Parts: sequence; structure tokens; C-alpha cells
Amino acid sequence: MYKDANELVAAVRKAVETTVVTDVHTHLFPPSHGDMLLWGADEILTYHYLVAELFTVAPRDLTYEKFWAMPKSAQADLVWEHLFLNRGALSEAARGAITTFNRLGLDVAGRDLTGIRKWFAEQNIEEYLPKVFTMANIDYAVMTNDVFSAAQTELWRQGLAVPECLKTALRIDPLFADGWEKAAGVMVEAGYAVKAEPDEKTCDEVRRYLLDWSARIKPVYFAASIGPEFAYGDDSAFTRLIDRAVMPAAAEAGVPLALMIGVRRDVNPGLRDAGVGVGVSDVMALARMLQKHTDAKLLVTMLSRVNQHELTVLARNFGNLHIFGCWWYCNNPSIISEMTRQRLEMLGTAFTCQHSDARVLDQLIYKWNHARKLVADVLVDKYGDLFEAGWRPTEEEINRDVRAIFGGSFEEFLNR
Ligand code: RAT
Ligand code: ZN
Repeated sequence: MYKDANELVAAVRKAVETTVVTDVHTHLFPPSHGDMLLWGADEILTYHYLVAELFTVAPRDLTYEKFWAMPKSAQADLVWEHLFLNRGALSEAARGAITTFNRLGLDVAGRDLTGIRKWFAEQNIEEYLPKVFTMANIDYAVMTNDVFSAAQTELWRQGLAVPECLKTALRIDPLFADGWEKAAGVMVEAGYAVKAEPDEKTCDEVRRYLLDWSARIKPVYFAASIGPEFAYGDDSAFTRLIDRAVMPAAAEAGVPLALMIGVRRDVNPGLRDAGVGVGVSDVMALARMLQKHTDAKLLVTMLSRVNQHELTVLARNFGNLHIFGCWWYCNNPSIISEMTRQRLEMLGTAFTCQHSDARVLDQLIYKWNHARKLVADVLVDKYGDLFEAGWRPTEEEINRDVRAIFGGSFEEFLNR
């Protein structure tokens, strides 16, 4: 039990620094899936967050077409030149690349991109992947496994090796909005009796498709990212698919459905993944889903900062809703700090403070390094306030609570 406020602060910082984290959402793949697993200097520098930033300053004659036609190393050179050498790399994504190189012991201060590339070329991915997980101190990361992508399902059919530190999530985005035609085509091809419109019979087939893939890849959860215009409880295909296919399949598989809400796809299609925007969503649509599906479990993160307060309140209203992460455009120090405070103040430790969304293996290093520091600052304040109020936490209690928001509460939610 800490009787001294300074000792308490040191204990909180140590707990956050050393706790094992569970990364509940990434875009990583097992090494056995070959090129799908991105890693190394050029992938780090061409992260779509940085590509978007490049085009805010690149010469106007660098068209999107020209850029995408370049080899990855030339794209990375442009990012390096414009965002790191010609101006201060002050954005969160740019700082992230620097933190990553630096923590790998590379000469980032010397701006030695050639040396950095050389070092990565000497790594063996089978050994490098566990090293990154150890550095970031992650027990496991959840992948994103699109069961409507032929390239991905083909690899799963081959039954290739998957390290224990990677778990699956069954991703279903194409079922909704503009993706339906593609999703239906994939299911028909695979022998499911799916029609052009998701009527009731078709929904039953979709459910069967999801369950068959679920049995094969054993996901931690089903997942979809959906737009800010999403509505629920109406006579739409979305409502039908959720009610008759997705929720029943998730329930039968015994896993939650993760919804990532607020993505405005194709704001600027030329930029591909980097050209995606954000919109404010109707949190009450989510509430209606929770009211109807009282037995279902929902994991939710929202993209708009504007939605965060309302979403946190909703998580107080529904024990079957677990909120997670500071996603994409919320993954900035100022917003992470604000969101984590808000969530602690309204939910205690019943939430997951962050996920990495890493698309590139090495990003695990910076995403978790930055997140730990920010969350530690918030927790130091919160434990300080508790101390002032007269409470004297023990080391075990601090470790327990820190682990809770870095993955313990998520595990508890899965097992509830
Ligand atoms: O954060 C990201 O990298 C986004 O491009 C998306 O992948 C998003 O996280 C998603 O899973 O849809
Ligand atoms: Zn993602």
C-alpha cells in the first residue's frame, strides 16, 4: 500500500510501462501469408497516414497515378524527402516512424535512410516478428481476416502456420453498403444459395457462410467498419443482414461483433486508403441494436471525436457493449488523452484504452510506446486524485487496473 504520493506515481508509471498489452485490432498477417505481412522501412514510410500527409505538400505535378505507379522504395523516398527532410516531422504518424527506427537502434538522428534500409534487409521475418512483439510487450494481436477476399481465403484454405501471438477476426465489410454485389458473388461462387437481394433465405445462407468460415479460422470476434450514415431498425438490407445473418452467426460462434463506425470511404478515391474521411454517426442507431439484441455482445469504436462522449455514456447503459481504442483520426495524443480521461471517469476500467491498427508490423513498436506514455500520464493524475481523496492503492491493485484497460477488460468481456 502506497503511503507516499511520489512512490505511487512511480508505481503507476512502472505498471503502465511493464504491463502486457493485448492488441485487439491490427491488420497484420502471419509470416506464412507472405507479402500480406508488411514490415520494414519502405512500408513504414508509405503508411497511408503518411501518404495523405505527403499529398498535402507534394508538388502539384506529382499526380496520384504517378505516385501509385512508382516502386515502393521511390514512394518512400518522396515521403522521406517531403515530410522528414524538407519540414519538421511533427505529425503523430511521422513521429511514429522516428520512434520505431530509434527504438530498433537505427540511426534516425543521422537521417541515414540507406543504413536503415540495409538493417531491415538483413532481418529474417520469422525471428523479427517475435522480437517486435517482445519489444512492444504484447501477448497477442488480433488480425483482420476478410472472408470475402479471394487472396486471403485461399491462404486460409491452405492451412498455413499461424504464430500463437496472432489471432483471427472475421471481417465482413463487403456484406454492407456498396460491397454487397461482390460479397454475394463470392458466396455464390463458393456454392451458397445467395440471391441478388438479401432476402430472408439469402440471409440464412450468409449466416451459414459466416459460420463455416468461423469454424475454419476460429475468430475472436466478427468485425465490420461502417459509414456514419448507418441506420438500424428500418427495412434496410443492413438491418436484415444484422438481424438475420450476422448477429445469429456471431451468437452461434460465441463471439462478439465488433463495429468500427464513422468511416467516409472514397472522399478522395485517388488517394486510396489515405483518401478516407470521417463523419458523425447516430449513436442511437447503435442503442437500438443493443436494445433489440440483448444477448449479443458488441465491441465498438467510433471514428469521430464528436461521438466519443455519447458512446461512453452508452457503454454505461449496456453491459453488453465494450468500447475500445482511439481509432485512426482519434489516434492523436491530444485526443487519446481526452478520450482516456473521459472513459476512466465514466467507466472505471471497463473499456480497452487502445488498439494499434498496425498495418505494418514495426508500427507495433511506436503505437504502443506512444500509447503507454499518454495513458500513464492520465493514470498518474487519476491515482493522484484518489490518493488525495484518502485512498491508498496497493501495487497489485495498480497492476490489475492497468492490465484491465490494456486488455484485461477485453478478455473479461469475451468470457462473460
Ligand atoms: O486505421 C486504418 O489503418 C484504416 O485504414 C482502417 O484499416 C481501419 O482501421 C479499418 O480497419 O477499417
Ligand atoms: Zn483497422
